[in-house]
Amino acid sequence: MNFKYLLASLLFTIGQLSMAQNFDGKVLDSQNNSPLPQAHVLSQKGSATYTDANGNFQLSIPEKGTTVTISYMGYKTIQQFISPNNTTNQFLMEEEPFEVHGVMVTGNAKIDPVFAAVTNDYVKKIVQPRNVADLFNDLNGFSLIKRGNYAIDPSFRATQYEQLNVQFDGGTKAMHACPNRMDPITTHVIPEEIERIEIIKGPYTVRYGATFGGIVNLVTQKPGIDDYGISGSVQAGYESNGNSLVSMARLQQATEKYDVVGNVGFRDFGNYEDGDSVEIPSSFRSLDYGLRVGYNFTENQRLQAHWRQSYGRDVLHAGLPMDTETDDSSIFSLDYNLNGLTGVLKGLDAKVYYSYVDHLMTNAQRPTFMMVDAVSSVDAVTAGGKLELEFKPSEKLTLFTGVDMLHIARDGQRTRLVKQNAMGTLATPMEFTDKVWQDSYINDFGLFVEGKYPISNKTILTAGLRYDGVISDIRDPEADFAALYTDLDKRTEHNISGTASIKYALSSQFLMEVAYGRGVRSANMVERFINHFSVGQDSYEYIGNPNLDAEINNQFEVGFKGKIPLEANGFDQFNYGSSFYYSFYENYIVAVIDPTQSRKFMPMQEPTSVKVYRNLNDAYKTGFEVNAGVDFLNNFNFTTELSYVYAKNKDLNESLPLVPPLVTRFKLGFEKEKFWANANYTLTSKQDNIASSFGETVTDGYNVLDIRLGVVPFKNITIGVAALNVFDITYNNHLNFSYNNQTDFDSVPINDPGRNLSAFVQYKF
Ligand SMILES: [Cu+2]
Repeated sequence: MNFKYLLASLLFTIGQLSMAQNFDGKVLDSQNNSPLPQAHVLSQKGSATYTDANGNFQLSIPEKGTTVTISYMGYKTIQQFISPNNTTNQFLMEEEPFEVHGVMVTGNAKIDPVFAAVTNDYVKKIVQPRNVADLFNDLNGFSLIKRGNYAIDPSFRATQYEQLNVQFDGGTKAMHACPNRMDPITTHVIPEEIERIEIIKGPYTVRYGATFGGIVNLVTQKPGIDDYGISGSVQAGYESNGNSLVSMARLQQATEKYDVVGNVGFRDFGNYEDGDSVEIPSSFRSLDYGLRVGYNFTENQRLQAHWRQSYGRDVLHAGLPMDTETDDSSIFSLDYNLNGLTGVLKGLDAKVYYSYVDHLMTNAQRPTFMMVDAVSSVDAVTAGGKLELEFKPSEKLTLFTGVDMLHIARDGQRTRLVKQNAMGTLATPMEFTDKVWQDSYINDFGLFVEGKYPISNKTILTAGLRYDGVISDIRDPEADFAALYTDLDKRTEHNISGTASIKYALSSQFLMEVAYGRGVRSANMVERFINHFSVGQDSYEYIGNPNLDAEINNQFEVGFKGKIPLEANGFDQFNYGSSFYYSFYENYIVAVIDPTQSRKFMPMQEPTSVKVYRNLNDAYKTGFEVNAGVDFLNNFNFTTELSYVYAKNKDLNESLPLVPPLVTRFKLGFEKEKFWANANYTLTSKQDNIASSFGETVTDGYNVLDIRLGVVPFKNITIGVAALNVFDITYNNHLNFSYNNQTDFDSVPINDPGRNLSAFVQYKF
């Protein structure tokens, strides 16, 4: 009797268990039907599991059925409705496409570079007028170097300018013409066009040009299958702080065979006010337009042409000695892509591009105008190209090899009408011309090979080697520059860089990466050839040094990221990630005071000494980024992010310049299809690890709250409102330049904007 009772209760328990898990499934690779172990299976109700070694999983689902989401690294995530009485329970997962044009990070772990990161879908969740720099503002590890509200450069882990390899659509470049960087690449791209930003956090790939500290790839929108037909959008936005307006229109036609996209944007920004209602000279106007035509010969073969022009007008630069009158840029690029070949050669990627920037700046609205009327007209040509082949010489090994080229040429002069000198006002003003770039160029010819090899089915080894032959010349030197450097001649440098990394994917929920990269950066044109111009954050005259050695970054990094499904009390998932790096530099390029040289222009003005670019040998940088967050109640998420950099220049016994302080971010978000909202609270710590010789001072910490809301009230209409710096805090970021040559401001750092309310409307059709 007892035994019967036991058996009955045992059967009952088993029955309960099998009722608890009433769905058996199997996850397979769609290509070869091999099982996918450790795939993540999440049902809409929140219960979750992983597949076992044979790709099998069991799940408890409601009798009426539910939708499951199955994800596996390197494969397209699938969503499917299931119910307990399904007859076929196989889930076939498709591998993500290997190559997406103009994109570095495909979502395929086997192919993606190590330490790569991709930002959100900017286009979809747009709620406020922006400039390109704003796109970087909330990215962990990024800071902005501001000279006003227009000329803004991104900085990542205290590397900036040419130390960062900034490009768009996988290689197109447009270098600034202005020695003061009034016109960085971020001013030549329409922000509303940027769909996402891809980041590679160090010199961990050799395929995208010579890379010193990291790669930033701005990817513009591409039509997909959903966009076939005629479509477009009209957008308008307003910002209260500065009475700023933006407007933009986009029209596209796409079919399977071809696609054409045209867009035009206009922005009119006023001077913004800081938290104390002090108006900062920062207004600008700009007009951009572009046209892109793509033609698909076959499913695996595409040709694309992209042309754009951008016009900046009347740009006030609070932190620079002059203002932009006009800044015109044109960029043309042609891309060809062939993939899906069946032999050893799998695919081919080719790109050529040309850009021209024409820049005119004056000091007409500055105090120095009383003494000297200065007008600088400068231009820059950037041209380049790339040919890359993808080979698969064996089942496991994938090789990317190719050549690339980058040509940068700049010229232009400054005309000075001297109206007053140390003696007093001149009866007849005297005119002088100064050669700004001395008709210089730098050509970089690169040769690279990068291989990816899976050591096991969870571990991928990547190794790359790159050679750059860098040829530079100064064709029209000023007499004093030629006298200082009697050996001026065409110069050739040979740079070798490389990387080796291991990516270990324990499961689709945990990824660990270890990497070493040696990045080499030949001196840029300012560092080589500038001749007595104030191009720094301080007011020193700078002199270039044509004999500089290339600077070298040896970077080591270890990091991991993962997610843990949670099944309790409304918590859905825990996400975390962390990255630690250490860099030691060789031949670090920095400008130091040279007592043997003296000021050339306005020689009585302080500082009377001059800085000359030099190589220093003893410098390093270390730091980390950490993030952790939870998704909860289906639509909410809360994330904390932390980034910290410490840098030391042992030769000068101080920090390296432009090192951001410790930043902590708290982000609370709510996201539904038709309504989303987020609040970002950013705590920026005090920065007292500074580069005094660079003119830096200690910067106080500050906390800023931003709130953004977006709603889709009717089909095709999106409305966004935002309140930035809600508490109207007066602050300046440590990387902001100081006021320069301004009537109403001393030489102290520029304050950031006070409270700013904005509205944005988008109509799609
Ligand atoms: Cu300029």
